[in-house]
Amino acid sequence: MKENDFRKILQFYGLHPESTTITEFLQGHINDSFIIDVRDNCSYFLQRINHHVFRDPEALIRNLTKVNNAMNTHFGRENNPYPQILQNPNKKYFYLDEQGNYWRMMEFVPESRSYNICINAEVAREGAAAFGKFQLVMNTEDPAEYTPTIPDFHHLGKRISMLEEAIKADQFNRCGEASAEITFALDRKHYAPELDALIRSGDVPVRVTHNDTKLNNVLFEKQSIKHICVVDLDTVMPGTVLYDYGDMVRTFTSPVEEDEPDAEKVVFRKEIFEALTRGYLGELSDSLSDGEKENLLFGGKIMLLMIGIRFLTDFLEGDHYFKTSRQGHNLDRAKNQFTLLKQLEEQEEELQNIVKKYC
Ligand code: GN1
Ligand code: MG
Repeated sequence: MKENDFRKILQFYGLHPESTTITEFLQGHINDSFIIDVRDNCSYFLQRINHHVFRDPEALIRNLTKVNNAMNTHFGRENNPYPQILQNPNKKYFYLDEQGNYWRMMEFVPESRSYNICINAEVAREGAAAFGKFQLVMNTEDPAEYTPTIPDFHHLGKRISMLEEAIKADQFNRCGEASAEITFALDRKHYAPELDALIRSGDVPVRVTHNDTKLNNVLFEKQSIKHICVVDLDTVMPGTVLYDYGDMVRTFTSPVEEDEPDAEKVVFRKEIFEALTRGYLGELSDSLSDGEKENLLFGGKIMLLMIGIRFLTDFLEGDHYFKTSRQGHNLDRAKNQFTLLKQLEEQEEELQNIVKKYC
């Protein structure tokens, strides 16, 4: 990124490049993010939307403004903890650069922090409560009014087909190295029609959901473990609570980073699972259907399998989707997902009883 390009973006938003400092924010596998500090004043969060992943950035921005509006209505504009997406002086929500990249600027949430690893049960409960509260507000939104920013994002059947195509092509000659993971994934193909049936029957309704409920997408207060809000709203679109609960199970329960190179360090922490279940259902259980409550744990299995498959497919296809920084990075990520899934499956009955306790 050239300095000159940043100048143009800052000027577009009516900021003076001379009085700002730009720091790259190195989290997230998809977009590029930067913190813009304005001297003696506030800060902003600038992101380049990855338009190879989000093919319709304008629809994405429309969804975001809808979430902003729903939060403003819910909390009142003054008390809304969610950062607003900024308009430039000409009321434009994004800057389109000469290379066709879309940039958007958000308010920066001061005095906040996030966790890549869940450090204790209290963080798990509080983080899950943040997503539960988010869902309560989204339950008042009409899914038909939100554009899927990535079509079939959580369509497990299609994710499996994409894996099968990558195996068939084996373009980078990597199938051998990943043979154990490939077998593990394909042994669980039957989860896909089971999920389809639940959605088709209406037992699990389509709602506006977050779809990327990683623990590090919750902002917590710096000085306490209270949550402020959830962020990374690019995948807010029609979905099910199974995905959101499931992605929390996926990202909260392991004691190590998602890309830990030593899969033996990946252990499913039951006390964290219980705490996140308590936090989420504490906010939401009254508004969920019986079908949703009964299948939350299935959501955990689906998301571990699905994201594992996505990492594995990307590995086989030469690492073009998720950002990587070492050889075998995506394969390590896939291994970790499958390790957790195996442990979840081994104690399914006990975990199901824990979910029931909080329904
Ligand atoms: C991506 O952008 P980030 O890191 O929050 C991905 C999620 C995956 C996650 C795995 C748009 O999220 O679906 O679960 O990586 N987002 C997109 O860590 O593909
Ligand atoms: Mg993120």
